[in-house]
Amino acid sequence: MATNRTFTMLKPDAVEKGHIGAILEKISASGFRIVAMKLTQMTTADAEEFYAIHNERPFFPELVEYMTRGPIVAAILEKENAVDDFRALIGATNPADAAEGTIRKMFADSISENAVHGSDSDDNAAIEGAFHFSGRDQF
Ligand code: IDP
Repeated sequence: MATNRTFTMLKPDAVEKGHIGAILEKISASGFRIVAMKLTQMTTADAEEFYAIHNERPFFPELVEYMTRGPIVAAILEKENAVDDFRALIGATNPADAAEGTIRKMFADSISENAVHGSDSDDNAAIEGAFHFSGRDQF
């Protein structure tokens, strides 16, 4: 399904460190329009479902613990080529490998606590957006 939307979460580490404003500023300055947004907290069941693709990986328990330990900011973003452009903006999964100026390089400390999520395909953007928001929440 073609779309010009992607889905993001500012993860618990980014919220704990007070980086919500700075990260949203960077997202807006990079040309993304916020279509839906909320501060929320994932339950264990939420995180297990959202990251189900990783449930056989050794880091899965740590990932679920991390993603549920505090609030996140969930948002749907709109821009031409949104999925690929947002993945470029956030940088590599491991901040040590992320390019200068990317959100993970600027705000993340480790591969496990990497500040921000970005959908990796148009299909997943639609699935992940629908996981957190109803159609009525989106502008
Ligand atoms: P992505 O978030 O860049 O798409 P994925 O491979 O889909 O990366 O991994 C999902 C999340 O799982 C990562 O953002 C990170 O929080 C965590 N993660 C990925 N690989 C590792 C690892 O090797 N150790 C610990 N946590 C990891």
